[in-house]
Amino acid sequence: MVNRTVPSAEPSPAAARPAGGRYARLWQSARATLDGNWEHDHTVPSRTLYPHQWSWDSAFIAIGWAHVDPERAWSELSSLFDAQWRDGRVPHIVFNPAVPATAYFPGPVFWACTEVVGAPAVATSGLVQPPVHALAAWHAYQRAPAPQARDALRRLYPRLVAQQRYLATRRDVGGAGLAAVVHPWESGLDNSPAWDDPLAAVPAEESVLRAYRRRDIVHAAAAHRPTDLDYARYVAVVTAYRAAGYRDEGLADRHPFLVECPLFNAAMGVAEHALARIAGEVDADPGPHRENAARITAAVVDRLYDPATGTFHPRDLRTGRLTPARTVLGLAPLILPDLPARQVEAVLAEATSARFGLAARMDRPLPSHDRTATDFEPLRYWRGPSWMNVNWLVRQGLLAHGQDRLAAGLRASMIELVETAGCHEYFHPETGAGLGSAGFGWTAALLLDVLAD
Ligand code: 9WN
Repeated sequence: MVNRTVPSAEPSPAAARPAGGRYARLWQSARATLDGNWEHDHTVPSRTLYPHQWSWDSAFIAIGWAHVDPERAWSELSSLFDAQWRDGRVPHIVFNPAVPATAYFPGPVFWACTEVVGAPAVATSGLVQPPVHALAAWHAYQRAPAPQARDALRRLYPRLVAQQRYLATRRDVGGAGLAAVVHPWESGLDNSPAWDDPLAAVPAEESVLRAYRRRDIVHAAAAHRPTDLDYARYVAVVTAYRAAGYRDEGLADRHPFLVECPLFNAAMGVAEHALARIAGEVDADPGPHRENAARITAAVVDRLYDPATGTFHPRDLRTGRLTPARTVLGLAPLILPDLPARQVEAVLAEATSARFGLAARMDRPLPSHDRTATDFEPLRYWRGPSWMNVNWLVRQGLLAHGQDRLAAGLRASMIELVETAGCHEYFHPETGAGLGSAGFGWTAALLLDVLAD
């Protein structure tokens, strides 16, 4: 098995960039997108839809900055971790006080986090997102390993460790060594069919939305976004968590949405591998990180792999059952470099099936949901469209397991998609048309990364 998810090879200098050649214009336009979204110490995902800082966006975006302006990569990560809560959680949104409170729903007033003990002075949300930050920090360092980068890594390391500790302890609601997400927004794949069953059990009425104004459908087509009923449930789940002061004690007895997600937990496992590498650079002990990684990988296999479907599924802690949809979340554990051969083979079979269409030559990148499912929706957000970040993660997994031909096919399809449609937020999985916001941060950043690879 070849492990390149968290590479140990000599880093390539940041100067080695495709400044000329076939992709020069594409490279420049991705860079211009990042420049356009840069906001004093971080990058907004989108100037229209998402005018604040988002957690896992910043991680992916830092990887892109490392290729063109490494200082910004470290600023991106350190500004996010400046908003880390005392308990170690890294908030999924950090609000920019200079942006009007009504520019995004739900805004800082709705979250009311500055009133919570242990929250930072700056307004944030109370949720988290997949912990891809240690992986991103390691990738950024590999791309541009200057002494200043090592200093930034040294400062970040204890914060990354605290982030992992929060997830591994306070969020281990199921008691099996995995973290539970308490809201679909925490998964990053907000309206994935994976959440349909657990979300349907959350009591909510569309009418609650009359009290609020959705801003997303001012900037994007309503048919491409989650529905009003989805939003009513999102609001209900936040309201429950907020009412408990965003505390995690006793979640199992009171919280309406508790799920162990394969992507989230695979990210938590690969973060430990990345932390082991980072520890080696900052004079810390990599041993405990390796042990944590092995434990998390074993728990992901034990709790979330279904031999009957041959793929991974989220586990709903309210019912104890795996959720039935076969979504791209099920492929994410491939990023774990020590995933056992049996599960690697199963995930590859799932990924190369008609459901996802992975191949050494493929027209389009992976969709977010099973193309053959009756509820596959090619236009609606995480219910079918292709997204660059998830494709980037799966590609890392393919490289980690020596699947170079499949990784090359995926890479070519990702580049062609953005070359044709531009740096959109997501893409029609069949026509390749750009959907959601134009000028989207992680699309630009991860394009730079795959171009440079
Ligand atoms: C809610 C910023 C974020 C991404 C998420 C994506 C979307 C927010 C929204 O945008 O979520 O967090 O308002 O829809 O689903 O993955 O981080 O790009």
